[in-house]
Order: sequence, then C-alpha cells, then structure tokens
Amino acid sequence: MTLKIGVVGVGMIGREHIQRLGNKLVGAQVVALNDVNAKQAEDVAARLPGAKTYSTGEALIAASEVDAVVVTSWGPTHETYVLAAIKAGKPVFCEKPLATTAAASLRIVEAEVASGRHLVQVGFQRRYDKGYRALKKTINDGVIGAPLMIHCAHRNPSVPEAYVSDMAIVDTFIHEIDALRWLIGDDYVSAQVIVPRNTRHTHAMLDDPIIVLLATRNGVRIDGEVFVNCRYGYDIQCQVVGEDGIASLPEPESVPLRRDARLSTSIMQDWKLRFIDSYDVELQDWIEAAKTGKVNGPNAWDGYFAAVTADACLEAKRTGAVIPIVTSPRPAFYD
Ligand code: NAD
Ligand code: ISE
Repeated sequence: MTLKIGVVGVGMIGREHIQRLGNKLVGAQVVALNDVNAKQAEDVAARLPGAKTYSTGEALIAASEVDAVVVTSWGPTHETYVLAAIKAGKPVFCEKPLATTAAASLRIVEAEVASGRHLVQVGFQRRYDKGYRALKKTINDGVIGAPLMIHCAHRNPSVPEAYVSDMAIVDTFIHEIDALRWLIGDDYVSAQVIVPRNTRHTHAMLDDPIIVLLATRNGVRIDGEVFVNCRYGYDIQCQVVGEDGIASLPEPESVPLRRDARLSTSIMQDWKLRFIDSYDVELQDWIEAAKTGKVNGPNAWDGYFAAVTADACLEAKRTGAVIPIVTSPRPAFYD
C-alpha cells in the first residue's frame, strides 16, 4: 500500500521532506500541498507530478485522497493542524516543536488520548541518528555504569537576524531536551539557565551563548551549552559520564588530513547535513508505522514533555531561578 501524504508548509524543511519522500524513501507519495504562501505551494506542486494544492491546511487534512499528514509549517501553526489531523483520524508527522507552549502540547495529548488511536509523531530526528543510537546502546548495555552527568553543546556557526533569545531554547536546545531524555530514559525535574558574557557576534535581541542546567529524577545533572554564533562550524557534542567510564557521541565521519605541517579533520558548517541520514530513517520508519496504526518514534507525550521543559527553561532564564519541571500525569495510553 502506498501512503498518500499531504504536506502543510512547504518552506525549507517541508521541501526537503517532500524530496526525500519522493526520491529516497519507499511506500509513500506526496499528493497534496498547502502553504499560507500559495504561490510557493503552486511552485512546488508544479515540480511534483500527481500533487495538487489546497487553499487551507484544514481542507488538505480533510481531503479523502490524503491518508496521512506531514506538518512542516511555522511552529505556532502546529497545534491547529495536528488537532485537525487527530480529528480526521489521520497519522500526522509534525516537525518539532509539537506546539510552541506546554498548554498547546497538552491539548494535543488530550485529543490523541480521547481519539483512542496513536496518530502523532514529532520530528525529533536525533533519536534516529546512528551516533546517538550507538551511544544509547553503550549506556543501555551498562558499559559505563549508571550515568551521572552529561556535558553537551549545540553550536551553530551563525543564525539569521530574526533569530532571537527564546529560540535558543524552543528551536535549538529543544533537540537536546528530547534526545537526552530518550538517551538515558529519565525525566527532568528542574531547569536553570546561566547567561555568560555575550559574544561580540550576537545582537541586542539574542543572549549568546547560554548554559542550560537540567536535573533528572534519578539525580543525573546535565549542562548544555547553546552557542549559535560560534563561528567555526555546526558542532553537536554529547559526553555521558558514568560510574565506570565516559561515552561520547561519535564525531561525524571526516577524512583525517596531513598537510602543510598540520593534522586536521573538517567540521560541518550546515546543520542540514549533520543529521541528513537520520531524517531519512525517521520518515521511513514513520511511513511504515503509520500504515499499521502505530507510532514508534517520539510521540505526543514526548513533544509535550519537551514543551514543559522548554517553558521551564524560559522561565529559568527570565528569573535566574531553578524552576521545577512539572507535567500533568502521564496517561497509560503512552505506556
Ligand atoms: P520555513 O519558514 O522555511 O517554512 C515554514 C513554511 O510554513 C513557510 O513556507 C510558511 O509560508 C509556511 N506557513 C506559515 N504559516 C502557515 C500556515 N498557517 N499554514 C500553512 N503554511 C504556513 O521554516 P522551516 O525551517 O522549514 O521550519 C518549519 C518547521 O520545521 C519549524 O517548526 C521548525 O522548527 C522545524 N524544523 C525542524 C528541523 C529539524 O531538524 N527537525 C530543522 C528545521 C526546521
Ligand atoms: C534548527 O531549527 C533545527 O531544528 C536544527 O536541527 C538545529 O540543529 C538547528 O540548530 C536549529 O536552528
């Protein structure tokens, strides 16, 4: 069976996902497109045989030819479209964040639970990355004993002018928030944010870098640096310190070069390339699971947990205080 997919939001990552769904992955076909920028949707449709455009996301989601939905529009629009997909009883892959607030994410959780069907997957692709999976296996196999601390960093060479302070948490560090919780199978209980001296490469609306401190239920302490004008490259670091050893996220492959009296490897510049394989694995897995009414990847509860944590980090940054991370009770539906 071919899963007929409608995509809402054909901006940068929407177009990338459309490409991979059409050219790399199997078992799916993009048949419907919508974007608030209608011309952009028309342009993409013109290059996609068999795809037509819809004037609203809601119309696309309700269309009988659409079996499943990919939401790649701006974050503040996610809630509306994910709720519409749940209402239509259609599997939905929603790019991160699930919604921009914890309250909106909880409404999605409640709607999914009420529907009685597992329909929602969130685009936290790092769970599908080979390196993160190898690191998780090392931890799960007990090689380093119980995890005690995690030191991590999310560094981008630069960000556009429109990127402002909250985005360092809700757009960028949200990947670590989900990935680390999954990595050690533990939930966060508090957050604190420290703002060091700003780099001269930032602007008035962006504190850069910041350090996020998280504590987990089992007492693991996490320090996460977010530095989005680091200049030198896109660099994701993760080191898990355990009782018996230390395990680190593998570096992306790069040929060691001896030249001009130097030994060097290159560092990626573009975040899109760093996790490119994991986007493929993630969407292929979603296609297969959606056909059988399952969600294998990060679900609505994970999206909600990430949103609660992000909200706590924002408050922690605003107040300088240690903020408790408190969720509503986890429905048995997600066990
Ligand atoms: P973008 O601005 O390039 O594209 C967003 C698109 O949504 C635009 O074409 C815009 O016109 C459209 N849009 C806005 N409001 C809409 C509405 N109401 N209905 C339909 N379309 C609407 O942004 P992007 O970089 O492609 O990001 C899109 C989403 O994907 C964001 O949530 C972002 O956080 C997420 N994202 C995830 C990753 C990842 O690594 N998983 C990477 C980049 C972006
Ligand atoms: C971007 O929004 C993403 O989601 C990328 O995966 C991330 O690594 C990048 O730093 C963000 O800005």
